[in-house]
Amino acid sequence: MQLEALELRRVALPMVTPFRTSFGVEQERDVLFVRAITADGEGWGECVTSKSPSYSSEYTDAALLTIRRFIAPPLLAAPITAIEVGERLSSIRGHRMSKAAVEMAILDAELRSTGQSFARFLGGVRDSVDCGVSVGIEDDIGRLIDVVDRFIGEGYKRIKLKIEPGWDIEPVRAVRDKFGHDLLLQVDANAAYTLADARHLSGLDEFGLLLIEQPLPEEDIAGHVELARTVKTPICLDESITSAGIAADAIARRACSIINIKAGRVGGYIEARRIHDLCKAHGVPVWCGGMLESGLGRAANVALASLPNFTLPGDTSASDRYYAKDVTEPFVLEDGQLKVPTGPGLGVEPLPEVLEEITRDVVTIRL
Ligand code: NPG
Repeated sequence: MQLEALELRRVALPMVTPFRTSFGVEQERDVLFVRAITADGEGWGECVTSKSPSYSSEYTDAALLTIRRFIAPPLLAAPITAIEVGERLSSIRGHRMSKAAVEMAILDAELRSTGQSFARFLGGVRDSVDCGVSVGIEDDIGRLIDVVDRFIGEGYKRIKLKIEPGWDIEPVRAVRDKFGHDLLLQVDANAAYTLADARHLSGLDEFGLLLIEQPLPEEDIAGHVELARTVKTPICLDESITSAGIAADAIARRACSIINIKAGRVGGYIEARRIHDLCKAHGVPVWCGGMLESGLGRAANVALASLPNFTLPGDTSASDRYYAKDVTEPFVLEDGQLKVPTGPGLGVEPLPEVLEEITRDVVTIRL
């Protein structure tokens, strides 16, 4: 396929409520959509960077610049297929979220032109996927209980609580006391602890959590190995896992027994599938992470979550968890599940009037 142009569309998506984690508060997503324009049609990608480099070193201003200066030129220079994108960009270090967004747009264009869905291409085996929801850090425990109660009422199959030093054991205890031990419950620290907190974190063991996600800094694989020997709760890695190679290393060293897969974090859906296959071969369960995606990214995530080794509910929440008005037709929860789109490519498209309303800037890159 020959790309004619890559359009970078920066949009502002207001969120229904602020989302607070150990690394900051999001109130409005500052998102870059990528449109791959080809003679055979177009495709959409979504870049999962945030406004600031707080979850990872990438951020939206930098993604825009990186795609313009370094990623677009080699992709426009000669015909390309989605599975060749990683190799064509291999001399550019890092910038995985930017690469992933462009690969997603090219893959969508390719699949739309051949009539195949994302799920089919990736190897999905389910028509719908179990959904969990990620609950931000609240001002007090009373509010937390109200929020969790509402999500359970909406049908979410698993609750993930964001934790940080000072907001960990007590909120987890309160949720367990209120909702009982059958509730699938896990916590996410977003790298907010150090190995010196190992004893404190083992205080979570009594609550029967599914997992504790990314307790230590992303580079600290050795620390997670040590921590996994101390705490009984299974360790799941998110930020640390940036490629299939790192996943293989973390599994071999027993740094984790579960992995959260986010396509943006690992450079795209094709690398995400590699990690899925590797984990499956090693008997390591995976689940699909979320990065507050609009309906475009959500469609691709739901397709990914339909692969066989995604055996835990993902952060694949309904559109209304985050957005009053999604950019696509909204994803709606049905019995705690989202349907996997079956149409060509992503199977969803931006609604032109919403896209227009939220667009702040458009840049078109041609050869
Ligand atoms: O449901 O899309 C979602 C969000 C799930 O908690 C979630 N995402 O650390 O995993 C995370 C967190 C996140 C949000 C990360 C925004 C980066 C940016």
